Amino acid sequence: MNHPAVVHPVDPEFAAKSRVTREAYERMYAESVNQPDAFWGKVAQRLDWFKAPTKVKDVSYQLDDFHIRWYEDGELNASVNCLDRHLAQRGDKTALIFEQDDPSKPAEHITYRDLHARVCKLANALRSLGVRKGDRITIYLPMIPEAIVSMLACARVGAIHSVVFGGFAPNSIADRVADCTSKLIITADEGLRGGKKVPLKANVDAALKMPGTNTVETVLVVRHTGSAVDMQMPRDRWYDAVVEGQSEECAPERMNAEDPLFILYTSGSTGKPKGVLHTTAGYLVYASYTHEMVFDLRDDDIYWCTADVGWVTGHSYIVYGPLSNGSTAVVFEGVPNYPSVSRFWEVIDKHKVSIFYTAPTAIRALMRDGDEPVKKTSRASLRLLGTVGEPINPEAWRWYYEVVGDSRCPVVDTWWQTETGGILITPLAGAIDLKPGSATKPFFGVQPALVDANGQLLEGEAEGNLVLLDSWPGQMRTVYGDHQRFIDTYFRTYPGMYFTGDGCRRDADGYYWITGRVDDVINVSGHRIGTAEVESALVSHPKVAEAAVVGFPHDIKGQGIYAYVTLIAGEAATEALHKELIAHVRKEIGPIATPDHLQWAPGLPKTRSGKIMRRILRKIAENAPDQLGDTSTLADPSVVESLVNERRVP
Ligand code: 6R9
Repeated sequence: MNHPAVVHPVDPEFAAKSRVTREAYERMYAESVNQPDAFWGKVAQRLDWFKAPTKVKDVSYQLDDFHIRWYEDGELNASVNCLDRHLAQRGDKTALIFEQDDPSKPAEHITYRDLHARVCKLANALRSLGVRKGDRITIYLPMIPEAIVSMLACARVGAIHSVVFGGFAPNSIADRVADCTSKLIITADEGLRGGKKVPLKANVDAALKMPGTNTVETVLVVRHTGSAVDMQMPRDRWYDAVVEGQSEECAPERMNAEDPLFILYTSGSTGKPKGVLHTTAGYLVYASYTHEMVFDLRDDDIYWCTADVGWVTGHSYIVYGPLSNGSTAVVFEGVPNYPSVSRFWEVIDKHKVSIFYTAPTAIRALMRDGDEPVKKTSRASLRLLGTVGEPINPEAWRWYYEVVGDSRCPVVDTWWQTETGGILITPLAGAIDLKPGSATKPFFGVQPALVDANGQLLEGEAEGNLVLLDSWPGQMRTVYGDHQRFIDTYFRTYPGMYFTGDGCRRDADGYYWITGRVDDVINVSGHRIGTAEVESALVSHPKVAEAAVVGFPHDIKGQGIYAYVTLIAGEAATEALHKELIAHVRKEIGPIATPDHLQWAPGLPKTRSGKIMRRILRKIAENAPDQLGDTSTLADPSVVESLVNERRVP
């Protein structure tokens, strides 16, 4: 991954008005790592506290005394910070612009005052249904205002929300509900994406028939498309009916800084998805501060992040960051190519979007359709562009910069993770020269480092595994219900450091270039899929004996899913079964986990101790049979030859 050293120097005009200049970055970065208490103590003053914290940071990554605490004696409420405190100055300012899937339907402008009222009404309704501080609530909604209202209503009453992406299948919902023993689910009759309906309520019904889900007492159903759905009384209640008549005022719960705010499930390299837990103060300080600094936020910006609230990007940079900063955010229900591939750019013109934040996979897909669909729109309102979710290839970066941004808008390539709560490596557009394809430099307080396989720190220009040497306020605190898994996953590989799971190169200028996951996580269109999850879905089919899943480079998605399947003896490898297995994975996990290729494998390459050698399977999937490396430790080296010959050519 050695790219030509293209540099886009900081635009002096942008820098002149920006929040952080070159000099300020150096000075603030030094302070943030040398005096973290002073630095993060000051930053925390941006929030409204019931009780201001007297302590800032108390962290040890040492395994015999492991703890992560920020602002530990502070008390606050996240919804108050996102709503109440703006009412006096910005009550009539638009908080959310809701752009529907169908562009002929009117957009809805929701002011801070409206949003506050809606959140309070739902919060009161939740309390009337018996929801109390610490209860878990699952949110399975499309990208509609109620999704955001629901998250903030949970925060208001101190309930812990777990948002499950609307593309997940009943099995995945059930796993997530069971893992955190949810008491209540908020869903909708149906979702709507690109004109297609998604049967959300029916999926919840199916999930709640599965084992481990009987903690759910109530299902609130938002009437969205208006289609008829099965309502099972008294469990199922219409959202509008329970909210109606509730007061528009609701006393917020006093939360301790380290009380949980939400759980968000994400795929790891082994086992079932883990419930990443974020707490209230550190997360909110970090989401709010990074949102302001990285996007160089101004009061009159119209900010649009195209993510779904089912992912962490939606949590931090549609909900908690923008609303805690009192900004105006677009909430988009639809998809980039409906009704046409100009949709993004049309929405930008329609709402005069000034900051646009999307994923490389969307850029690559739209780039295929050429410049025309972009150029026929104005985009004059844009001033800053951002990307997130996966490495952006320099070609896509250039197209984004030159065609979408008319070579006028800096591009911030932001690297971070569900676990990190907010952006950790990113340019600040007024301070850091850009290099297409590089996330550039650490944000304040972030200390990245590279280590080799033995955990030796690498100096200067180097390539290795990306670790973080110290904590930042937005760091996750635990895996819900499994603290040991948290420690084992992130802090045991390289003692004393947080291991990100990513590979990375640092160039001679100290710029970071993320190269992708080094563990068994596949990044498909910016969504994390564990190979173990897809494998377990495949082997749950009665005709499958064994399966191995790897990622391979994919032009649009970044990485695709390649599955090797060994059938039970006597089963015929037919085209019909091939289709059936792919459909089976979609049904078990959801469409996002659909294998791109599925190859019959009479045998899998294994070591003599029975370990599948994925390195070899990856090379076969990549069509690089000349790079298989050492196969001498295999129990049966002839397996490899037959897999190479039978490879399913993409
Ligand atoms: C925010 C988010 C995290 C993984 C991460 C890395 C990849 C995210 C990236 C990037 C290169 C970027 N990733 N941003 N890789 N450049 N700017 O995406 O969270 O869904 O948890 O994924 O995504 O591999 O480890 P999450």
